Amino acid sequence: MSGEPLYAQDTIVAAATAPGTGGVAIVRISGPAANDIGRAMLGALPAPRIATVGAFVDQQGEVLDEGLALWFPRPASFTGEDVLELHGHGGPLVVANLIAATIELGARRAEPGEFSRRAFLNDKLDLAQAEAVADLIASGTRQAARAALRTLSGEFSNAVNELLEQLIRLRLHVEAAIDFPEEEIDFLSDQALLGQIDQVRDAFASLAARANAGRVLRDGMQVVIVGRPNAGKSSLLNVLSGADTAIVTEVAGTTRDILRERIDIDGLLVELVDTAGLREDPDQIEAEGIRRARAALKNADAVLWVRDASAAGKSSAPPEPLPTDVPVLQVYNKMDLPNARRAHDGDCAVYLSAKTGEGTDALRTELKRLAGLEDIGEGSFTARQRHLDALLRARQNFDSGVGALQKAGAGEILAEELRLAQEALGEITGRFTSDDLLGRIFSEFCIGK
Ligand SMILES: Nc1nc2c(ncn2[C@@H]2O[C@H](COP(=O)(O)OP(=O)(O)OP(=O)(O)O)[C@@H](O)[C@H]2O)c(=O)[nH]1
Ligand SMILES: [Mg+2]
Repeated sequence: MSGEPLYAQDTIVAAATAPGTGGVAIVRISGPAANDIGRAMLGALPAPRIATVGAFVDQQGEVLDEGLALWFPRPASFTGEDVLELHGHGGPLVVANLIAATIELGARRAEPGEFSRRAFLNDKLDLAQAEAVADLIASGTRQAARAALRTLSGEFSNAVNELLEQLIRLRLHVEAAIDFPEEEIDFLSDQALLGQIDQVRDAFASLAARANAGRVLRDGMQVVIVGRPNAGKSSLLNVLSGADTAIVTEVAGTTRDILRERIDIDGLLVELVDTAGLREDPDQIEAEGIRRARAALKNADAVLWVRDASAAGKSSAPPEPLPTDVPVLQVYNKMDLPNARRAHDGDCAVYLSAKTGEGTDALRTELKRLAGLEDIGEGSFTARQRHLDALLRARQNFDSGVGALQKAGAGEILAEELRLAQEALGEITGRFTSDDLLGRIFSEFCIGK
């Protein structure tokens, strides 16, 4: 094996800045030919990492642009390869010309995410960090951006690696015991082992909670508002979003279509979904609205079940079977009315008035709590559904291994399940990752990233 990664035989080029016009556009070239391309287009390579002004010329000697050139010799570059950056004037034609000139000199157009993929393959970033580059760029709130930056700096990966180390220590302990069968093994009386198992279980729980909060920070939370007609669902959407998005009238059955509004609760991105009131005898249009409401419920991360606190003889049953796998928050509305009453069983309910806005702060706090983000800020990082899935698989392996130990004292099964758990966890940072998975992850990136 040579030290050269097999992957990087060719040299890639793309605009690193967004398409369109701007003050400056950056064309980035990465790979073994970057050196020759730099010499050809600039006359000579700039000193490493020093912005150097000059003319950019093509092979025919025509000046395409003038600007700054930056030279990052490997391995001290984003991709770990030789990287040349040309900072030219931000016009689409200028960029196209510069890219065409580099292609004449042996580069090829980069595929989506290919720069990040090379950075990953050259150990500049692990997979979770590479994904955080894309998440940082796409982040919709300041908190999400901060959290993505923390993932990028390796906080999430460190937490995953710590858990991996614990799993490996546990596995070594078990395997050492299996390998010396002359000593009677009684795993269940091995206090050190049981202590380690408890530690790993706790570490799984805490990492899962943080990763889940990180997923919500990244993707936001879909909160679907349901309830009977006239309960005040649309009024609630309006008061929370601070906009007059939804039509509000005293006619039951006003809302017929799904309405969506994005709000930012202290950095938690929430997509509120207002739906048609659920009732038994709808007209045709309303019936379609109710069908859409049910569909929206399927994608909900949380449900607000809005009820009219002033309605006499209200039934305590939901108008519709509500999802059982996501939190459902009961919201008693119209508390400003004199005949409004608190529920007997409504301990975990929120009381408010969509009309006056009173009580809506408590609802915002409750939404943050549901997202696991009451105190977002310090220590939060972004995570993706992919990471949660891998974490869940690892946890299931761990649990079934521990189960086998408890039921049958089966150390071999525990050792094998721990190995599988380790593999699943390793997918998060890319320690164990198939080419196929890599292809899928990086193809979602933009070109030039
Ligand atoms: N007093 C009072 N009236 C409210 C409050 N919230 C809503 N209303 C009134 O209740 C009526 C229905 O409000 P909407 O927001 O349209 O109710 P909805 O649940 O969206 O109704 P549909 O779309 O028909 O299902 C309107 O006349 C509102 O002005 C509240 O907190 N207090
Ligand atoms: Mg409505």
